[in-house]
Amino acid sequence: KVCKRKCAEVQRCTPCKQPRCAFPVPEGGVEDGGGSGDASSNSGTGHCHLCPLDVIDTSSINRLPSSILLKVFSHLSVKERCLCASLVCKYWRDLCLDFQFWKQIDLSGLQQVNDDLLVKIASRRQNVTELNISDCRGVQDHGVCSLAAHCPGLQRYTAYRCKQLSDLSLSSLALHCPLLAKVHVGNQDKLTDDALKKLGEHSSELKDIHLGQCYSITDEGMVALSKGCPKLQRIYMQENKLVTDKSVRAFAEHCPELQFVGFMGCSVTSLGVIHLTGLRNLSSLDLRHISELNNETVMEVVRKCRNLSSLNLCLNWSINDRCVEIIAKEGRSLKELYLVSCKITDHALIAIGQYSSTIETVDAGWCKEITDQGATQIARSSKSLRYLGLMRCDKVNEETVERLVVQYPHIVFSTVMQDCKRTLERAYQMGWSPNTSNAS
Ligand SMILES: *[C@@H]1O[C@H](CO)[C@@H](O)[C@H](O)[C@H]1NC(C)=O
Ligand SMILES: *[C@@H]1O[C@H](CO)[C@@H](O)[C@H](O)[C@H]1NC(C)=O
Ligand SMILES: *[C@@H]1O[C@H](CO)[C@@H](O)[C@H](O)[C@H]1NC(C)=O
Ligand SMILES: *[C@@H]1O[C@H](CO)[C@@H](O)[C@H](O)[C@H]1NC(C)=O
Ligand SMILES: *[C@@H]1O[C@H](CO)[C@@H](O)[C@H](O)[C@H]1NC(C)=O
Ligand SMILES: *[C@@H]1O[C@H](CO)[C@@H](O)[C@H](O)[C@H]1NC(C)=O
Ligand SMILES: CC(=O)N[C@H]1CO[C@H](CO)[C@@H](O)[C@@H]1O
Repeated sequence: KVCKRKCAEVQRCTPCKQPRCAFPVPEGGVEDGGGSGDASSNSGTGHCHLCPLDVIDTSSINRLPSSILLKVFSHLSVKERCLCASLVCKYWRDLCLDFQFWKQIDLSGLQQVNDDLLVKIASRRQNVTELNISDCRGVQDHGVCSLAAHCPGLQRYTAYRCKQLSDLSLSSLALHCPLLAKVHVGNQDKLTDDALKKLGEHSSELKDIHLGQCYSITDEGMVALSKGCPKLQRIYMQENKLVTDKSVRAFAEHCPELQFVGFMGCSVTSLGVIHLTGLRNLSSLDLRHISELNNETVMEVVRKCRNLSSLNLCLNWSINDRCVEIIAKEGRSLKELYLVSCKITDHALIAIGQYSSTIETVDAGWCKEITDQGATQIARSSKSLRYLGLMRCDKVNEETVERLVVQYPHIVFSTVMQDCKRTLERAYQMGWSPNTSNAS
């Protein structure tokens, strides 16, 4: 409704004297935590440093239909809209208040966002569907709870590294937002099983969950979550040491739609992983650095999960050449295979080139036994390969890689040298030129 005003009625706009934000920002304005000092508002002068207000003549631009101005504003960040565009004239301020801009709110990294702001957003807009408060250290449970209570349509909640938030926030979201589909709360160590149980009780629409580095979480909360959220498609855990095979089994049994699964660094073993063979739609599996994984289990998962397209086995020494050979033969949908720091030699690469017609990405970085022969053969024999990671494969000569780059231009070869070169090339393309006058 704020956009009803016809452009024709807008004559001459006088810039606001005070820097006001469409949404009342806390004293001092919204400031980037990253420290780019020029972006903060300067309330003393009534000027915003983001744009020179004096030089904007809005009388002609305001003849554009409001829909077009809204489209233009949609390319601005929250900060640019709040601290810049909305200060230009009342008409622009109204446009900046338009509902569409406050449906999906990304406040991540804005240090001065606090509970007051969330409470104000909550009291004015009841249809927030997406909220990102990652790294907002000024937000407490109170603010999140208040927003949750007023925004029953919230679907996506992202709050990485908000260590100050507790179970209260997540429980409140579970209770008030029945449409909740995505919850990414990595690195919140105050979270416990209580919050997961609430999600299990109320959030049956949950599809995507990220709970990495929430160290207090245990199997008890995970099992409750899996039972109540049968529509889960993605689950990502990381370094949750109290999460064991019991959780993996529960998810495999209760969430048949799972497609993306990661338990990196959790206390998970082959005894849990084997249950994932029941997931027909599994497409991406991250088994990096789990506590114990044997080759038979990995091969069984590859055999049974016909839709598996990405498999990450980095950092495990039980993954050897024979295991990779079977993966290459059996993984009918496999496109990405990550083998960094596995116990493989040239034979593994040769087998991939020989038996797989689907694998596009192979990362064999830090596999110290790999030589020129493996790299050359996979490049020559594979029709599907597009990326070969050879970072720190010190037995592979850089001259060989140079030759392969020329011979097989459709494949990206990643070594320290090649990556540096690509970075330089990008820099040249973006207009950078080296200062050679003092080259040493
Ligand atoms: C929220 O959205 C619904 C439908 O999408 C709409 O009917 C309702 O008016 C909206 N409420 C507010 C406060 O904008
Ligand atoms: C915040 O989350 C939204 C989606 O929920 C995402 O589109 C956006 O990129 C995120 N911002 C950052 C900085 O991660
Ligand atoms: C697997 O995915 C297909 C297509 O996305 C879907 O129709 C099917 O129901 C899914 N199967 C399970 C067990 O979720
Ligand atoms: C693989 O995924 C497709 C959709 O992406 C689905 O239609 C098919 O049923 C899945 N395959 C199996 C074996 O479930
Ligand atoms: C799997 O690992 C075990 C123990 O390391 C080994 O005895 C066996 O031969 C391996 N199997 C394959 C297929 O590599
Ligand atoms: C190049 O580097 C030299 C020495 O560091 C410096 O004196 C000169 O101003 C630089 N030239 C340019 C164009 O940056
Ligand atoms: C991180 C890591 O190396 N994990 C395991 C890899 O596989 C061997 C053999 O099963 C285990 O002993 C490691 O703990």
